[in-house]
This record gives sequence, C-alpha cells and structure tokens, in this order.
Amino acid sequence: MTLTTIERHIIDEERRHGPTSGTLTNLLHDIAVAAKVISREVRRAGLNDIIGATGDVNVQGEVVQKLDIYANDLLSGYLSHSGRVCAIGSEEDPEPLLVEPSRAGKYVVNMDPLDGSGNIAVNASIGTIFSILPKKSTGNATAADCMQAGRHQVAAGYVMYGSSTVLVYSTGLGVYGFTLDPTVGEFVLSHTKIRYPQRCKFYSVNEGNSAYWDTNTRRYVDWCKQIDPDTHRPYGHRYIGAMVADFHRNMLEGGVFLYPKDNKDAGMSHGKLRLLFEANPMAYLADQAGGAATTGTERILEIEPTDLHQRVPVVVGNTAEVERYERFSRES
Ligand code: P6P
Repeated sequence: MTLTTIERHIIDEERRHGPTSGTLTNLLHDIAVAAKVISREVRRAGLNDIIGATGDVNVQGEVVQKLDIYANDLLSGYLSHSGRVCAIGSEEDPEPLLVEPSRAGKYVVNMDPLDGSGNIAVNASIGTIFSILPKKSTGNATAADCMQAGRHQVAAGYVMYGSSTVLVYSTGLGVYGFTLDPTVGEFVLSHTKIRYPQRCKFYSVNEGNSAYWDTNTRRYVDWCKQIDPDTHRPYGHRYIGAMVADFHRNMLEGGVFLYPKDNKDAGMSHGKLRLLFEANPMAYLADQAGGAATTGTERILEIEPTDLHQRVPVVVGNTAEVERYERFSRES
C-alpha cells in the first residue's frame, strides 16, 4: 500500500506543472503545517479555555471566537515570515497584512482562518479556507494585490475540522483530499481527483431565511423540494452552518450550496459570504471538480472585486443546478 503524504503529492504536482521556483510548493506545505497546529487546538478547544467568544466584534460585525483569533494569528504570523508571501487578506482583519518588502514573496494569500466558528461551542464542523494569487503589482505589495478576480487564483483549498481533519486543495490540476493521521502527524492522500457526481442529492441553504428571499431563490428551492422520481426529487436538505462542511459533502456526494442575497439585513443585501475569503476559493475548487459557482447573474470567478470585504450571493455545486438557478434568476 503506497503512502502518499501531502508533502509528496505537492512535489509531484510541482513536477506536473513543469519548471517552477518551488515557492508555491513550499507555501502549500506551510499551510499544511499550520493546519496541523490549528487542528490540534480545535481538538483541544474544550479543554484549554480557547472555546467561546472574546467579547470582541470583527470587521464583519460578528462576535469573535477565541479560536478565530488563534487561527488568524497563527496563519498570519507563520505565512508572513515564510518568504513566500507578500500580502495576506483575512476575513478577521480590516486591512491586509503587507509583508516587509525585504521578506516578501511572490504570492498573496486570502483566507478565512476559521469558517463557521459559531459551530465551535457545539462541537460541529468548522474549517479554514485559503486562496492563493500571484502578486500583480510591480512595486511593493498593496491591498490591490489581494483584490483580484477569482479566475487569477493559482491554488485554493480548505481544511475541514470534522470527524477527522481533511485538507482539500487544487493547483489547477484537479482536486485532491488528504486526511490527517494523528498517530503520525501526516496528511495522507485519501481523495484522488474529486469530481461532483452527475446526480445532485442535496441542497444546502438556511431555510430560516426563506421569508426574506428573492423570487428566484424561492422558486429554485421550491423546485428542489418538488416530488419527481425521474429527477430524484425532492433532494435531501443538509445544512451544517459552516460552508466548508456543506461544500465538502456536496462535492463528494452531489449537491448545491446556496447563500443567496436576502432582505433580512440591510448590511447583507448582497449576501453574507465574502467574495475573496469564501466564494472565490470555493468557486475555484468547484470548477476544478466539474462544478460551478454563480451569484445568479454572474459567475463568481469573473467578479472584479471592489472591496476587500465585499459580500456576494453564492450558489455553488453541480453545474446543472447552478445553471438551473441562473435560469430562474433570468426569468425573475
Ligand atoms: P447562517 C459561517 O458564519 C458562514 O460564513 C458560512 O461558513 C456558513 O455557510 C454561513 O456563514 C452560515 O450562515 O446565517 O446560516 O448562520
């Protein structure tokens, strides 16, 4: 039985890309190391007083969990000293961290250091999401380096802290998953070239917001719930409250995740999820796995960012479902 660790896989992929500096390889390795440390803390959160809220509110207006800060500080500190990164955009920080030019590298990392942190206190799945872009400015890095359309990503991935810790990533050559073996402290290849199944089995959306949805969302979700054996409907409904977990299940089993815009909260009239830290990396992975991601009127990867913390509506999963939602949006 061949044991393929993430370190070995990353190097094999580097060779598939042809001659490179190896910087992206090293950056992905750095992220895997940080993920192991965060996983350890997540698994111990209930024991070492880093569960619960700090009492602060972040730039998103969300209550900050202690683990949010731990993960953000760890990733920012570790990656900014790696020599691979020139700027780090984080859901937790108002402005990007711009690395000291003498230590700056050629990549930008945008991240949600701990996605779904509201699930921590109830021991439900949470995750880390990362997006890697090439530095585009010619001089010292600026915030503009973080604000590039998702089609420019060179890699993206997530770590899901669930019943096991799984790191899923792509550098444009397909999507691969690695499960952390805590007995040896290695991420071991467990999912090769993940592809969305042809059939959609699940839809994931917060039905509690249905009274605030636009017509297109209501029509699509009602369609998912209609009885039609020929199209295997009604689809099952699964919603964990952490995008990483819902996205992961849907990519493996077949499904569509929606966080549409709604008129519940004026501050979220464009949806809740952040373009740079959640939507773009997940859209990149979905595309690499044969799926798609849309706002309803625009593909996520084509959006030109206008703000670091810009929110967008997100519908991501099986391409047929994404296209169906887009049809409902056009008709509405
Ligand atoms: P709601 C977590 O806060 C998050 O950003 C996503 O991971 C998740 O899918 C969504 O928000 C959950 O939001 O409003 O349904 O609790």
